[in-house]
Amino acid sequence: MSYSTQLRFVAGALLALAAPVAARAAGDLNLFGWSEYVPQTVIDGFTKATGIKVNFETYSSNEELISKLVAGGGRYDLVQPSDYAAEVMIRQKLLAPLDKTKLANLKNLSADFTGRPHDPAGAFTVPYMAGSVGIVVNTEKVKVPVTSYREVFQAQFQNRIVVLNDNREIVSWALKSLGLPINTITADSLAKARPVVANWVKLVKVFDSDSPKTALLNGDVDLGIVWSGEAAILWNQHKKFRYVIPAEGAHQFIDVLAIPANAKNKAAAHQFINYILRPEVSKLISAAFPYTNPNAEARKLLRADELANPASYPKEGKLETFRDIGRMASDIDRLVTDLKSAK
Ligand code: N2P
Repeated sequence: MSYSTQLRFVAGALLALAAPVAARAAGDLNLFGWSEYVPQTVIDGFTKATGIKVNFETYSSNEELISKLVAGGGRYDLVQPSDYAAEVMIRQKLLAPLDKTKLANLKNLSADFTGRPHDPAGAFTVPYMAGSVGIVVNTEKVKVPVTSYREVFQAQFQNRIVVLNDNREIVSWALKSLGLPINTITADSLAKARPVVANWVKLVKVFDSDSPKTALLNGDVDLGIVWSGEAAILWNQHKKFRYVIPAEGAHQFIDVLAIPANAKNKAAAHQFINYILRPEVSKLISAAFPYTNPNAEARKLLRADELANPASYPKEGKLETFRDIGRMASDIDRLVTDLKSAK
């Protein structure tokens, strides 16, 4: 290989590494979604129904989504933020308004999940799935009741705990356990949360937002704080895994689909949103990832045992959604990153 060929080869390899999706063909849909959330069968079904190829990339937190979207320069056609992240993105003008004439299946959604504060008129977002963040306990290993955040983070459970690898989450649990608000964050409330979080991170064995169920299933840990859909899968595997909404109250999320303002293929993005709103498609999402389905028509198609799963459809518990907290979000990030590196 000549020197200049080698250079071209290296440059090409670097470009491929930096931008795997750049190889898209015109007309493809570039979907950027949470890991373990969009079944491949649904993506394949969409391609079969429309002829549109989907390039799928995943992320593990809202913060990762926003930073990659901002850096991506029009790389993504469809994203899947949580409510509060969508609120941030709307404020920062990162989202395109939806053309509702292309979304006939919006009528299938339950009114319980629309008209929420992050996007009151539904101008930018469409609910995908909802859920909560709660405690899961392997009751064969943990014989004492665990019903609150404080009861999870006890010295007796050191190195037996899995939690989400999510800074906003862990700080909110600490704030809740102190009786402080999770959406009005001040320097003072963070100073109070800091020693609590410092203590807690030392007790955790595994931080995992992608598949926290795995450490519980393979017996690496005995309890944790996880997304409700993960707990629902554990319950389906074995009834020894119990889901509990923490007594202090838990975070409820509504994750949505939204189209970036600089998306190149907004038409395909609308088609995908309308496709997942079909009841028979939405039902497949629930079967693979048993979160709380916001699609009223899809719910009618779920089996009784799916609707009876206590993690997917909890009967009681205080739930509160996150809101855009502006610049305090980076203070939270810094706090947890510091404490984890000191662990
Ligand atoms: C899917 C996680 C979705 C819940 N793995 C986050 N809001």
